[in-house]
Amino acid sequence: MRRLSSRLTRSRARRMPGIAAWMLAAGLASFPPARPASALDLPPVTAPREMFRAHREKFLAKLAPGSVAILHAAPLRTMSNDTEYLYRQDSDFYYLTGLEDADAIAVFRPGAADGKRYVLFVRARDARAETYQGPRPGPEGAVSTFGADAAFPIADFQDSIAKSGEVRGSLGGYLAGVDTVYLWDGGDEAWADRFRATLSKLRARDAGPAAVVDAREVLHELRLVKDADELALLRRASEISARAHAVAMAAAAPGKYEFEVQQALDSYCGANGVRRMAYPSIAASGPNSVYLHWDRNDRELADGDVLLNDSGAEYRYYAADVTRTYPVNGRFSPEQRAVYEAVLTAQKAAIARIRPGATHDDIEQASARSQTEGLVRLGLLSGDVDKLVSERAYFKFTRHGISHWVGMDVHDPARYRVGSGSRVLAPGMVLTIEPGIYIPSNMAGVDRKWWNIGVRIEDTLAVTATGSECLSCGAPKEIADVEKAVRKR
Ligand SMILES: [Mn+2]
Repeated sequence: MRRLSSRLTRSRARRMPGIAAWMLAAGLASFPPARPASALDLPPVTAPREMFRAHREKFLAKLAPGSVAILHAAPLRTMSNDTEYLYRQDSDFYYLTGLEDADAIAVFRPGAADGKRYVLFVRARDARAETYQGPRPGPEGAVSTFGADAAFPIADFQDSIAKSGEVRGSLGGYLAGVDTVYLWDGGDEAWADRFRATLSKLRARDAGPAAVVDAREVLHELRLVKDADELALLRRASEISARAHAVAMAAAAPGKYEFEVQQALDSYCGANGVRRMAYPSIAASGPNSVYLHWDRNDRELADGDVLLNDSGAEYRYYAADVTRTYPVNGRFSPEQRAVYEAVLTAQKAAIARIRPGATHDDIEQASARSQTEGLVRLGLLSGDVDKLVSERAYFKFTRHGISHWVGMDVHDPARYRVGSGSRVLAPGMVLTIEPGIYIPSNMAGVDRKWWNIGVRIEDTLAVTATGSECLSCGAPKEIADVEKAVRKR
């Protein structure tokens, strides 16, 4: 499907007489292009600048009067020697700014008398550096493109926050007259140390804010409920991931390696605009399927294995989290099928509970009960279901919680408990449902026919006004569909 348009281009060129036919014969096959040959299955989705502005307005509205918020961007991180990792902006910083500048600083001033409520400090233009890295916005672009009320080079930051006044103890700059500073260092601890040292000096002069609070506490609550623009990005991340899982299924076969399946999936994502996966892809076959985070992906697939593939794309800073489990030979064994059915039934039971007003615990409980019933049906647990649930007997086989928030981070950071209660779901929250059953070899008291079966089924879902929207359910999941997708190779 994806290669269709390039085939079209070639066949049109073939019909063209004269010079175009000659150029084609000479190997210049793509001239002249009949039309732009986009080979994407799904057209790109871009976050509008307005989305970031809306996030800033929500954030400013939450800040106390007489406060400022100061957020630092993620620093560059070294992979080895002089090679850096592909730059990833800090999620909280990106949520408010849409800016990928390393080392940038954003200042939010809810009560700014001069109207400059959003001030950016960004990397200055640098002709030499830009010949390597391409153009940077610089302070000018920070205003014209990124919507800052004012912007300056990073080097100006230190002087702009605290200027000594003419009278002893008086203070100018962005910290003047401020009681509270909301702070987040973007993971740059060296910068945080310098900033705190500046604050200490001010406090020694009875100047500057008395309270420093964690800006993330406010931001993570905002990030928990996604707006329509964010949902569009999460939907696209999930749709690409779902299609990639079908591609991976077709790439699995006895004699292939886990990394071949992983690469088939990751490549499909990359070919559809994904810059990086949301986490290292897990392709765990046979005995590896019982390891929750197996990502070495170096084993040869054997006839009779299940393959547990937990892989999700990050699309424009929004993540998907999707797991499928399938037989590498295209046919589940009776035991694999029985475990798979128990996990799928539990997943459906949990998904059915998602609606506004339900709690996060309700969903965990629905899955725990269903998984317990399944384990009793299989003979892996015995006894009264209520008692087994209350004793958490199932946990020997299930080993992890079944739901977490998803957003800019694959494990999005909002709290699951508020006060003494479980979080109540509301429209716009996005979460996974991911029950699993894992039976390692030599598990005490378990017949060997069950050994080396690990099954997890995971989707990313959004809470809607009436229930849920499954963003990733395009990936084959029913037994017949999964087996068919593997045999499609
Ligand atoms: Mn997950």
